[in-house]
Amino acid sequence: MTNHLGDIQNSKAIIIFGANPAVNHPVGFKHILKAKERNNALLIVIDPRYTKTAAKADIYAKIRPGTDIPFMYGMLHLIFKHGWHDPDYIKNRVFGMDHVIEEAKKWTPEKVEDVTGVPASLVYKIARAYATSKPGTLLWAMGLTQHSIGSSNTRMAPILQLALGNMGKFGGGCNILRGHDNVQGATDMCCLSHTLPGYYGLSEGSWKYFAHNWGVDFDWLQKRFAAKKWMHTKGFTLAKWWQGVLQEEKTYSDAPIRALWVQGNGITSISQQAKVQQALDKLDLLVIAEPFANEAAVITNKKDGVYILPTASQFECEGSVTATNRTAQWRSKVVDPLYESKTDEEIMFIFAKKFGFYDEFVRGMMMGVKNGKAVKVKDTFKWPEDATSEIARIIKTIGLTGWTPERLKKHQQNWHMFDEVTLKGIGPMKGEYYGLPWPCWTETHSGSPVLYNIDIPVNEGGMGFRARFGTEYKGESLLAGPRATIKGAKVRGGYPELTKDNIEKVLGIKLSPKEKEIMGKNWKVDLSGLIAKYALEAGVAPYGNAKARAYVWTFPDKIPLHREPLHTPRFDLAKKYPTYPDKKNQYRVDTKFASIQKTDWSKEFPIILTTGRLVMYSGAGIIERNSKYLAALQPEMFADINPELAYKHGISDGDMIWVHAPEGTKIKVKARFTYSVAPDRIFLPFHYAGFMQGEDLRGNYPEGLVPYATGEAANTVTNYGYDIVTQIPETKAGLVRIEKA
Ligand SMILES: Nc1nc2c(c(=O)[nH]1)N[C@H]1C(S)=C(S)[C@@H](COP(=O)(O)OP(=O)(O)OC[C@H]3O[C@@H](n4cnc5c(=O)[nH]c(N)nc54)[C@H](O)[C@@H]3O)O[C@H]1N2
Ligand SMILES: Nc1nc2c(c(=O)[nH]1)N[C@H]1C(S)=C(S)[C@@H](COP(=O)(O)OP(=O)(O)OC[C@H]3O[C@@H](n4cnc5c(=O)[nH]c(N)nc54)[C@H](O)[C@@H]3O)O[C@H]1N2
Ligand SMILES: [Mo]
Repeated sequence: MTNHLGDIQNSKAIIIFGANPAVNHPVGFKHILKAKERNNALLIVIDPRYTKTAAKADIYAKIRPGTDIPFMYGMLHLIFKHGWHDPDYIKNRVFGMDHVIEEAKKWTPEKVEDVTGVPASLVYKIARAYATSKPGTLLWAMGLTQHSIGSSNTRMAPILQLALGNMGKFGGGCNILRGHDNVQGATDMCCLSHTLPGYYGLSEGSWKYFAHNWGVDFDWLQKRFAAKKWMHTKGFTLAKWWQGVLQEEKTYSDAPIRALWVQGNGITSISQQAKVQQALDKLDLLVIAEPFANEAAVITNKKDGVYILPTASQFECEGSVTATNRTAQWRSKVVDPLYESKTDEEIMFIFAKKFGFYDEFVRGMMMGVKNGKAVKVKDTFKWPEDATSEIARIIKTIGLTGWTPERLKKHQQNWHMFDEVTLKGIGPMKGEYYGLPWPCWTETHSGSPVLYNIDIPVNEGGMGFRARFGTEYKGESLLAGPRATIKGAKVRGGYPELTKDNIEKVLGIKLSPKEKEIMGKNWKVDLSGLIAKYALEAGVAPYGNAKARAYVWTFPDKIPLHREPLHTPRFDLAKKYPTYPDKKNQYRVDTKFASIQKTDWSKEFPIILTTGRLVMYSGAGIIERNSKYLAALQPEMFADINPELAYKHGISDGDMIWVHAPEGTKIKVKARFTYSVAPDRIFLPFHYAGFMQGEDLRGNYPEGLVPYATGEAANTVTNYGYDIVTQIPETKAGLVRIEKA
């Protein structure tokens, strides 16, 4: 999120692409309703289904899944044609918008109607209403990301906001509604296979910075890997780890995966469940650290080598978490771990002891900084405070320096001392924003509630766009223009990210020899804190002030381009807007694109499949399906189906139906009549498990642990398809065939 939920109350227009906050973020949704009530904000919803969120919208467009890029280009077509864009903003703060303008010229409202299914007149109505009501905020969630072009979608939406000058504004920005509790923290702390914590890459330099901070030798770290190259190679993803086990397609590892450790994932939430099941069966060892009877243990036919370690829940542990808007929260323990369960960290500590690297594992928590170097400062550590301090000490990239446990606890104790809309503190919290939204550059910095806002001083959370990609590209400057000067900054317009070599020149200061000696090479690794200190004194952010890139030369598509889903209902359009060529060695596996799309699947599988969430269940659903009262709200797995489509197949409301997928898999579910889906598509919730392709697996649960609600997993029929950059599964735009069971 560039802004935050409370800030949405400052918006005059709210456009939502592929999110259903009335159901999935009901508390956050209140800010949207308040914006409507108090600010007369316009609410526009673009969704293939008429959702509970859509029911609150002023304007709603029923889009065909996977066609948001043409829709947004259609908006841009009209925005540029009618001069609704912000030329001054684009000139000073955006790189490469001319390429976008060229592409947008092609997307007339009529063409957009053909591809997206949204009438041309409605495209015009939405473009005009949104572009002329400022500031406007753009929200998205999984409806944009779970596509083979998901990463392009997530670039297209900010481009729309940049064209309108809505980025870095109160009431504007891109407010991406995050998923799980602390998923932002999990991402920042690198529950990812391709970075180190804080998005430091996998280069030797990054590893050395961490080795230094953890108080371990770089060589020792390197020896943890079977070969040096693996240290610098992206790992498997959650989406496709099973391919590393099955090795049916080309896999880039020295040996097959033989053991799987699951700690906080439901497994039935992963696409290609039939493959997942085969992979689980083939493992030597499956360890699940879980508060519940995780259904990975239920769907597998494996008879031995499966262990479930009882794990404490979030109510039985303490520490900091990160909310959807980059704010930190300190959480207190409610009760001690119940029965024989252990907290997640304790399980990891025991694991580290067994494997003989406990000392190295925890040493980072006993380190501090002296003269710009990390050194061991004590012999014991206190969990979780010292873990939080370790994070604050190391992570400069996203500005976590200010997140000391003392400050976070003070925020927890003073919840009532902050304003809901501005996040500004009062009384003892004056000068700070609630939760110190990152970047929080120093131990006294306020935090930054609205990213890229040059209208407020850096000391109050202001900043430009990060200068991450050099200072010029093919002779054109990448730095912000003169009219994009940060309020109160001593440096006019753009400037590069600060390094030891350039800081004196950029800021016009003189460093003492001692300062030069202890200063780190650049702002990302400067443990002395001097770069941040001098930057803030000069009123600039350490990370530079650049143009946002609409044109990205390192991406498969330099500007976002429409590409039809792998399984498209419009095979005619796949010729015009083809997917990518198959990709070799993406996160250690080959990923298919063109070789799937070359077949016209729509002949045999004519119905669009989209999947998503229900309000009473979360994720793979095991937690709530174990609650009698929540399970009673929706005890059975179902498919939302339009009566017109059902009629064609002789299906009545409440009939059991088979849903067949192109991979040859099938599930048996109940038909639920609704007009919320058009007759060309069905919707499946993905929260169920316990049945597999018609087979009842309830006998596989440990005794007494069959959930109150069980059913087929939607992911048994979600189609093959992955994003070209992130490998997120295409669970929102597949094809199926249905028949009465
Ligand atoms: N009750 C409940 N709340 C949750 C969760 C839960 O499981 N249950 N999960 C949490 C998590 S992990 C997450 S990530 C968030 C997700 O929150 P959301 O993203 O809101 O969740 P979804 O229901 O998966 O999808 C959102 C909407 O995208 C629409 N959509 C599908 N395809 C497209 C498309 O191509 N274009 C457009 N414009 N829209 C499309 C769907 O119809 C759906 O209404 O929710 C969080 N909150
Ligand atoms: N078809 C389809 N599939 C999807 C999606 C979709 O929209 N459609 N959405 C995707 C998205 S966005 C997400 S985030 C995933 C969500 O899917 P999962 O990541 O599977 O989400 P949860 O069901 O919340 O799984 C969390 C697991 O962690 C356990 N757990 C809870 N608390 C703790 C704890 O403190 N410690 C430990 N060790 N374990 C704990 C829970 O019991 C549960 O088994 O699903 C994805 N899959
Ligand atoms: Mo999620």
